[in-house]
Amino acid sequence: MRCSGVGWLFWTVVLAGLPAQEPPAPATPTPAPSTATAPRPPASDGMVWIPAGEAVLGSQTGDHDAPLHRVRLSGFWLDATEVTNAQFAAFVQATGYVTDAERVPTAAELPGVPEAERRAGALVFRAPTEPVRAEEYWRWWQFVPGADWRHPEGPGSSIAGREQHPVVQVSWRDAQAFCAHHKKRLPTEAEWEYAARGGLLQQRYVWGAAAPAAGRYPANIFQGEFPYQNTAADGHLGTAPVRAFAANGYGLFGMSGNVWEWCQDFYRPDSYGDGARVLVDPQGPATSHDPAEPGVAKRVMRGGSYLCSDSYCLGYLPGTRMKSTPDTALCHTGFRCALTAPGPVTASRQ
Ligand SMILES: [Ca+2]
Repeated sequence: MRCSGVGWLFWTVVLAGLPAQEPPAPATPTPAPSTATAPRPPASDGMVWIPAGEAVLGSQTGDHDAPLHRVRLSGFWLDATEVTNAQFAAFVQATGYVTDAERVPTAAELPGVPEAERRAGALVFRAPTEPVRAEEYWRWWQFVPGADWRHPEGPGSSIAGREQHPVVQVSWRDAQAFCAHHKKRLPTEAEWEYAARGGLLQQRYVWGAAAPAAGRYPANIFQGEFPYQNTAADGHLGTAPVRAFAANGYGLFGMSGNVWEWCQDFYRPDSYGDGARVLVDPQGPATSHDPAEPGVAKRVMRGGSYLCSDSYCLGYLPGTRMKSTPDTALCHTGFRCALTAPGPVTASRQ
């Protein structure tokens, strides 16, 4: 279903209501192995090797759909950054690809909607000018005809000067097409969270336990009174360049805040089971189910965005989940690619 609906927004609001609880006592951090000297296969330029391992993943804040659970993963490669506007432009230049937001939805995609009301476009955050109630998400999210990856805020906006910012207004299907063109794939949800934690297991943040504070902002999130007053104290009102903040323990940038990132998996609230067994290289459920919109298949998004803050949305915490339909494009959502390939050659193997 194209994004004329606002069901996904409901879950934005649900996320907003998550209490900011203290996490359990952190486990002893596992140091991330050095990747500084790791040779990279030709197909993985700009990627970081994530070593095989076992870890406890899930929400430290008690999210009902993300209980703590143990996973065991094989090693894989992951893009060091979110895919940039420059990279996506090169992909479009090479392939002529047209994104979902640039297409007029078909009658089948928007059943019951008159042709005159079916428009190409995407969802854009527009800050209200005065305080609004947190549940009134329609006051700051608008479907804007003409909004797409080249015009993230709609007609009149552009990505000029934002070449190194993450591409946004790309759907899950667009992300799939980009990764496939590069002979890569989207990361699974388990891979994404394991990589985001950078070896610091069961920590509240991807950088450890210290909360963001005035003068110390480890990620691009929202400061001020959401949604009407963004002080941009971290230096960024909207998206930031993909390497604007320090990398995590694996050398990955932007795994918290900036933009949500599409994952491969279907969304279900019970994806992780009861947490009693170790999930080995989990690929996610075979089907999707969102109790808020039964029958509407959704894919997982991770990592939060520049619109997250402890006062509204905890999506920038590594164990927190989001989801949307695979053809939805949003001004705060992008992606990065993963690759299954042999790992770096170590000295002992040479
Ligand atoms: Ca910011």
